[in-house]
Amino acid sequence: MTAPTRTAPVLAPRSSAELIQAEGPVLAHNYHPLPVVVARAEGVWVEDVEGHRYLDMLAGYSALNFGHRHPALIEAAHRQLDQLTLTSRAFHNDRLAGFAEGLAELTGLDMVLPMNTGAEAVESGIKVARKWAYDVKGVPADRATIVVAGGNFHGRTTTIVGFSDDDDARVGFGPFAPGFRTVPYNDLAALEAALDETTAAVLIEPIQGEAGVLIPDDGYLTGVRELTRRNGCLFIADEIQSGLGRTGKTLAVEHESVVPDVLLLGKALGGGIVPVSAVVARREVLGVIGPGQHGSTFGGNPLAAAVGSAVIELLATGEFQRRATELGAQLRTGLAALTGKGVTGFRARGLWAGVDIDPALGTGREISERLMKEGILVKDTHGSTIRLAPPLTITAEELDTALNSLARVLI
Ligand code: IF1
Repeated sequence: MTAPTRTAPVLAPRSSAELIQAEGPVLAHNYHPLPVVVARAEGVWVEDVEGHRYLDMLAGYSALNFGHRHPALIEAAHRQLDQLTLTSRAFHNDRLAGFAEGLAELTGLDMVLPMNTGAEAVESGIKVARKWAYDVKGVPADRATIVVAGGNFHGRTTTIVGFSDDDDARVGFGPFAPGFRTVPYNDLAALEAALDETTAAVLIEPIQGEAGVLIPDDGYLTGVRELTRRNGCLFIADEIQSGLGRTGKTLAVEHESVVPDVLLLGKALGGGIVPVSAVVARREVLGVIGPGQHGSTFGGNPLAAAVGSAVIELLATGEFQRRATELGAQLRTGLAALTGKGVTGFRARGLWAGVDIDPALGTGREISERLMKEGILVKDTHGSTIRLAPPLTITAEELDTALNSLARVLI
């Protein structure tokens, strides 16, 4: 095949508009981004090609909990880049033990299976739960079932979208893997009815992110913990978005002092620098995986482990969890003041909120576009709900700026 001819030799740096235009024919249209082209960022501030500054209230869907380019994380990455970046797991590397020890210590669980993206952690968690069901629980081969919640979002692979009830995520990608049962979120009776001797695990988000930051009733997570213990199946908590300080705790399950059997982490674990995810679990669970039974080219690579260890050090101070709690109170107060003035309702925990906007004022997308003109970047979820999830390094003044801008676009 002859090399494709380049149509326009790139001479001068292209403007935002030119770059957006250039993406059209060559970049798959799996997103509908806001018309802003980010070129630089630091902390909570991003800057577009033309130098306009925006307050980032999305933080990479909670992958930037420590802000853009946190100095300690960039330093750890630079140091590792100058030493070793990848070995594959065919050999050991000198960063991985420390990362696994640090993550076990941070989460209070025993064992770590390092992966890269959130979806890979979810897929790995599903495989481990099934193998545990066959080897430990004694479920007959290929009969394991996993219970998931309606409104879930766990990633974009075909197994995962197969148990999604969001048509945009699911339709057109079948056929799908069997072995999943869906129950309404926040409904313990329905969950209990779905458990039987084939159940390997219950997989839920402690707070449902994409569904609009849905926070279950107090006691729900405790109930899931009790029902899974009584059934003899695993409680898998997907903390890929809710974890690592976002809700004011290291893990969202801590709000009910619940310890899951399996924890899925991602996003902020890589500090917004490299993809880092992990399955963290009790030894009895992850111990079912032997050599050659699971793997990943990049899982546990020294660069990821070095950045992940620096993230764990930041979280070990408790500073980010404290800030999310304190500034989260300011966020709630600000949203309460807007309720009835364009905000019809909101759900918030720590520095994470799903804000329902009066549809008469516009869709979530339209509100996001108006906020962008105010210098604030957010992302709508469904309908007229927008999600607020700034870096946990945001200051009280910056948070006020964002809330004042929201007030202005709601008039
Ligand atoms: C997109 C939002 C969506 C997640 C939870 C696993 C994953 C995610 C709880 C998979 C990823 C991302 C994916 C991204 C938008 C964003 C997202 F909720 F965060 F806003 F889509 F629902 N578990 N969430 O939230 O992790 O493989 O992406 O690393 O797909 O558009 P991933």
